Amino acid sequence: MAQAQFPPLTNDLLLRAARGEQTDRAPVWVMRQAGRYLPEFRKIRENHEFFEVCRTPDLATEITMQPIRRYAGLLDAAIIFSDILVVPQAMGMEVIMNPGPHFPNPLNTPEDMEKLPREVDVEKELGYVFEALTLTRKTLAGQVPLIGFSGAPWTLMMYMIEGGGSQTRQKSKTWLFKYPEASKQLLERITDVCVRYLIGQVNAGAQLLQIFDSNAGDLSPYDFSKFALPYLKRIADEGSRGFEGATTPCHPRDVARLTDGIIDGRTITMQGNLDPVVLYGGKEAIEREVKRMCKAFQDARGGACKAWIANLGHGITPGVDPEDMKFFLECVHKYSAVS
Ligand code: 1CP
Repeated sequence: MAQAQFPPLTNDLLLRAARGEQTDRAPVWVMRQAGRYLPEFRKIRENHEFFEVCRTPDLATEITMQPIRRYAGLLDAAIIFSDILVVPQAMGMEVIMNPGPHFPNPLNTPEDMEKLPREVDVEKELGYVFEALTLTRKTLAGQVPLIGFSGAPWTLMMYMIEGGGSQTRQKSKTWLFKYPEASKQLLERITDVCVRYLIGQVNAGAQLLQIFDSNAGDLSPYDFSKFALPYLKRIADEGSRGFEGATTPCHPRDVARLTDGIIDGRTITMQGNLDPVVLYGGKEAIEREVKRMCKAFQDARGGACKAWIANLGHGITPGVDPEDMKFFLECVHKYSAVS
């Protein structure tokens, strides 16, 4: 689908910062910005199951637009309403949201991989995400860029084996040590789908691709280099090849000790990283902490606002007062601006 069919972008701060350029202030968006802290989101969810919303382009677009409307002029990106677990679904696994994710038939041993279809028709299985992206991009009418996303292979593998969220990751980490070859095969198969899924998202209208590797921090540096990084690199190379303008930021959670392998000597754009809990601390704390964060990033860039996208360190949580989210965004506008 030709990108030219979409209205021109009037706010490109996010794309410029992602490319490492200098900006007048930091672009800001928030993971889970369309989520349970918004009463308008909860109202739609009263009548529609989670994955029903994801699979219905009109509903996914409406929810994606909710924070853009509420925080008009304050948010610098929309992120398509979906979930990382649509990829395991596309690979043939059942996933229900109740209220967290649950896989009734997780992968217990490598033999279980045989039950998954060898070929995944990404267009057929995930076409609803592509439709939602196209509709959202049109609805946005160029106000802000649209972010598409995927989970990273290791994070998705963890869910497929554990069968849901897990504190210990014992089953999935056991696979890495007990079945290293089968683990790599599984990671390759997930990567194949992610690459085609991300290319499809760009074709459908996504202007930036975000990779969530929420479980990266569970791996030792050595295991990260073996079971996570090669697949992230494949995604970054193949997922954005031939698509000028689509960059792929990665959100590898809790990996302060692992960043060497990711940064690899390059100056890269940073994204984040206010502790989401600051939003519960009241206006005084929000202002103080945002000011501190802005100063730290500017100091790191020699006093400029450059190659930095302001965000929370993780998703916004359901108990946040939407007015405090608004104040957070206003503070980023105010304190990240370089005069
Ligand atoms: O009932 C609801 O509405 C459930 C809450 C919820 C929401 C709003 C879930 C369940 N997923 C989402 C949407 C979602 N998930 C987005 C929306 C776009 C946005 O506004 O940002 C995104 C980007 C995700 C990505 C996602 N899903 C990640 C990666 C980021 C992260 O949180 O680390 C992960 C790990 C998931 C799985 C998932 N989906 C939902 C929950 C509660 C979880 C995590 C559960 C767990 O592991 O314990």
